[in-house]
Amino acid sequence: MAAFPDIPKVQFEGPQSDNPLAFRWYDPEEMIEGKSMKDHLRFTICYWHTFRGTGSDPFGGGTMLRPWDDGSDSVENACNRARVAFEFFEKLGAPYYAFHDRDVAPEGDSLATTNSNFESVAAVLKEEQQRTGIKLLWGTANMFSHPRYMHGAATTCNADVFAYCAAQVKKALEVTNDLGGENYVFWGGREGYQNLYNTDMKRELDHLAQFFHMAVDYAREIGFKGQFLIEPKPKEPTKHQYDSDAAACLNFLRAYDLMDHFKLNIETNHATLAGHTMMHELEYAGMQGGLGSIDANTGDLMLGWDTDQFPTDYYLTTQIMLVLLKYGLSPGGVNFDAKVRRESFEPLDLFYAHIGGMDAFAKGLKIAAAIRADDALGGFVSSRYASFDGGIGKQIESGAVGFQELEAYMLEKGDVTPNQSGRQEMLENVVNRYIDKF
Ligand code: XLS
Ligand code: NI
Ligand code: NI
Repeated sequence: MAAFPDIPKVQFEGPQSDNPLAFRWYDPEEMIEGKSMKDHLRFTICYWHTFRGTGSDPFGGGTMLRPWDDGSDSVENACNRARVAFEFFEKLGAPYYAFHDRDVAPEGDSLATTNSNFESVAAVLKEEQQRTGIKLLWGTANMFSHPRYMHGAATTCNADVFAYCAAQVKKALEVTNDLGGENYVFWGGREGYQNLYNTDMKRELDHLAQFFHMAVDYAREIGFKGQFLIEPKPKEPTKHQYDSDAAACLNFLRAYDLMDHFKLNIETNHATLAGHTMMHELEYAGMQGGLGSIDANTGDLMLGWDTDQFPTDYYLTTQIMLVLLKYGLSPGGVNFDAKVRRESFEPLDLFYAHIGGMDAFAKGLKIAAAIRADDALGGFVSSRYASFDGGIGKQIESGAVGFQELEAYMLEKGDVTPNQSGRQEMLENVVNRYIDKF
């Protein structure tokens, strides 16, 4: 039985369309910079918000109407939900999906039962992948919801919990591998601490690194070729999250000799909670070869938590696409780690939300490509640093001079060549001009 009988497959109708169930900008086959929109964006639907989100908040229970879901924790319900999820992905034309182990299958009363539940649902996911051609962008393990993880997972003070989460990731890696997952993500849910009075931070970080090395070793053992990703996030749920932003993650990866095996999965709302823009986090990771994938959403500037709203802002998507076009995204993708508001409780709202997000990214891609085609920002940036292309600047960059030579140079010159304007406002107007074009 179809779960969305009244909703046709969402089609591209162009910017003039006023059909709320059509794409106005996302035309999967449109070629941009020699590649189709579909291949640039690699849109991914996340299972947790879209199929497990209830709409609950700290002040009240769930609101979502999900007629296909019987609300039980049975494996049968989970398998049925998986089929509905693929119907949704297909109607939306999304080429990828992503999940946590516990989103797709229920925990049982022992690890063995939990594993077999997961295998049963994974068999349905595999069947549905084969039927539809929709692929798994990434798998991950939920190591934060269950009370056993109250002190963290790989950074716990309880060695048994460390063992448990190792077993959990082992299984999640096997399933991800079996489903052809192109990446494997670690978001360090409770990997952090509240208070140093009870925490051995050095020991916890050493354990986390050991854990990641074990994952790399096991991936090699089972022939998993996907990319490992760490997802930076500050503040939630612990006060001091170890993976608080791109800089903290990259420093950790370098300190523990993991740079060859990991990249980052950057999320907008996490970037802003860390006091950065998304563009900053992407560029910071990208310039160090560490940009792997993105979780596409947006926060609310008035609120200080991870509200995971759908991204609809063209400035945001233009900025993101400017960086993604520069560094590339594959084998990562644009994963909508976003949830409908609890007041948007009907299944139809899931379609509107994703259509809006996909269109915003498609338009951002077009704007960013047009900016790049005219070198409308890049040209300014390179000319801004032109003093390093020759003369003393070139000698600085090549390492030919040190403090002695630079002092001699300046003593002879007397003072610096006058500075030139940074033209920030003019460049903001340029971006507006390109947004106006579409
Ligand atoms: C939570 C994270 C989470 C990860 C996957 O804030 O965004 O959803 O993407 O564990
Ligand atoms: Ni995320
Ligand atoms: Ni998040």
